[in-house]
Amino acid sequence: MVTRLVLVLGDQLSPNLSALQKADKDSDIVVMAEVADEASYVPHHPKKIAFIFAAMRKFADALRNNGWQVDYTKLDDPENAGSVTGELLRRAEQHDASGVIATEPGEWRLIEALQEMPLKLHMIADTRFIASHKEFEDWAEGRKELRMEWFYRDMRRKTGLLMDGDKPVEGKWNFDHDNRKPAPDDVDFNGPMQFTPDDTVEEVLDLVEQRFGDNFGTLRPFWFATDTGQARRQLTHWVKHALPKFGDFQDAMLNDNRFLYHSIISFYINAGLLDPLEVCEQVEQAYKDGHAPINAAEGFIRQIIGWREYMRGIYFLEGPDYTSRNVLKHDRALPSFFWDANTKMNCVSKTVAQTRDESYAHHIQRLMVTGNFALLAGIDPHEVHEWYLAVYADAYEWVEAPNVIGMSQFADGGIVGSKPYVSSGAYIDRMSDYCKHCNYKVKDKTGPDACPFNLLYWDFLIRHRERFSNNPRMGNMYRTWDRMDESRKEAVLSDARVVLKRLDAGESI
Ligand code: FAD
Ligand code: DLZ
Ligand code: SF4
Repeated sequence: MVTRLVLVLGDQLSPNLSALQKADKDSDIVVMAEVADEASYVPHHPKKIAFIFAAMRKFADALRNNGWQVDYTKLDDPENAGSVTGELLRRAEQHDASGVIATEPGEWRLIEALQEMPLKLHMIADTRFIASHKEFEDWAEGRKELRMEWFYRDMRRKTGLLMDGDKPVEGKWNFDHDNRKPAPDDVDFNGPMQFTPDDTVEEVLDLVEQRFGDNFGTLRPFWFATDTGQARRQLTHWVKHALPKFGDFQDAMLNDNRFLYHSIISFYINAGLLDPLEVCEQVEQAYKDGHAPINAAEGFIRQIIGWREYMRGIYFLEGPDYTSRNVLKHDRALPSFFWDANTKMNCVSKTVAQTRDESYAHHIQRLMVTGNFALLAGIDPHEVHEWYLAVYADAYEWVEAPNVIGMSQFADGGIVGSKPYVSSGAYIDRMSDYCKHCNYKVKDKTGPDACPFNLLYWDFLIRHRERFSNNPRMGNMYRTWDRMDESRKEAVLSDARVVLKRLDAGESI
């Protein structure tokens, strides 16, 4: 019998993975490997590495129980070749294998490495997504603008989620208008389910501590789900206790609450422990049962079948050079407070500290706090990209890069967003209570206590006036600037220059 190798990567932990479906349990051998290359191409957060290794080990056991032969290499195995391709070559020689079946990885880097490997490769589509590459390309073909909203409506039609025949339920495609409530005083949800590490997880935690203990990020306490059963329990817990308010407070941030009503399932979906469609069906059912209102169910389903699918479409449409785009020519170094949270800006300090502790921050923290700051301050988008890829446990390039390079840093020149996501401190003040606890004064527009977001906001707009002043969605901002008196304008720009100089000097602000 001819033996083929079946590659299962750390973010492909799904029983219905296309490579497994194509393979033959009786003759083919599954290859899984914890390798130094994958664990260090950026300095991943220790919780992210531990999550992936623990989930990989448990998935390998589940496959074996299901009758598969699995060759699993642990990171500290002396024979470990150190890379995915190295491990495939080693196993191919051991078994005299005829070739490799692989589901397409989520990063160009690894796709190219597999293609260059001197083994026969059968790379097949990753079918765990709703739209195939071809469907996205067809949708994008000939459009002047690739707006998510139009793509999302097609995904609603395709899945039938929240549809009433060919019409959206309750007559509207998008209920975002209802979803911008500022931070509530009280959050009656205690956050994600926390799982006590079992023996497998403990063994991984010791390994990660030893090998990656110096990376940015706190390893313990480790509370993530590491198998599908646990991930489903977290999903059900969230649907029951938090989904009804998810929509209302989706954009809110709180000084003393890290999770609000967010689902905390991106780690699990992206690694393959949860199926995106199954997740949406559970949410749709909660809506049908009268448990969750339409703005919550629609808002959530849009994130998954809309944004998540759209981001993947963009990554594969735009090609391997996407992560080096930099249309605004930003080149400032990433400030050290992205690594040590040591800044007087409370919103940034809190978001970085939470990222360090949990390997998680929710969407608005990523977009309107750290992302907004990096964009306003003109930080090199590639450095920003590498930071996001390293620090979040849900980060793989296919989803991280379009969010960072595109949505957050506008480095792709407006493919993902029609205008840059920039704001002064006023937005953060409206959506959170961070400013109440800050050393800076959000109401101060100039002077030593002025919120740096207020200063850098205008500096950014003026720096890029030529590019943005004709954007119809930004005209208001320029009109406000033009109405300001000259002495105020001068003070704003000169105070902004002081902030930027301090950043350039490596000082904290
Ligand atoms: P919820 O707020 O509960 O949302 C539900 C689900 O919707 C998420 O689990 C996720 O699967 C999906 N989703 C929501 N927004 C997006 C989006 N913009 N793109 C893709 N999926 C989305 N998400 C990642 O999965 N990986 C990343 O590396 C990543 N990097 C980001 C970087 C920046 C700068 C920004 C602005 C956003 C990024 N996101 C990323 C999107 C989003 O912030 C996370 O998906 C979300 O915070 C995960 O937390 P949650 O599961 O509690 O999400
Ligand atoms: C992120 C990650 C890490 C930290 N380690 C491994 C690993 O040791 N072995 C593995 O198969 N996958 C790992 N991954 C996930 C891969 O980096 C991911 O499959 C690619 O980036 C493609 O999305
Ligand atoms: Fe952030 Fe400015 Fe508010 Fe401070 S005042 S928390 S820096 S927005």
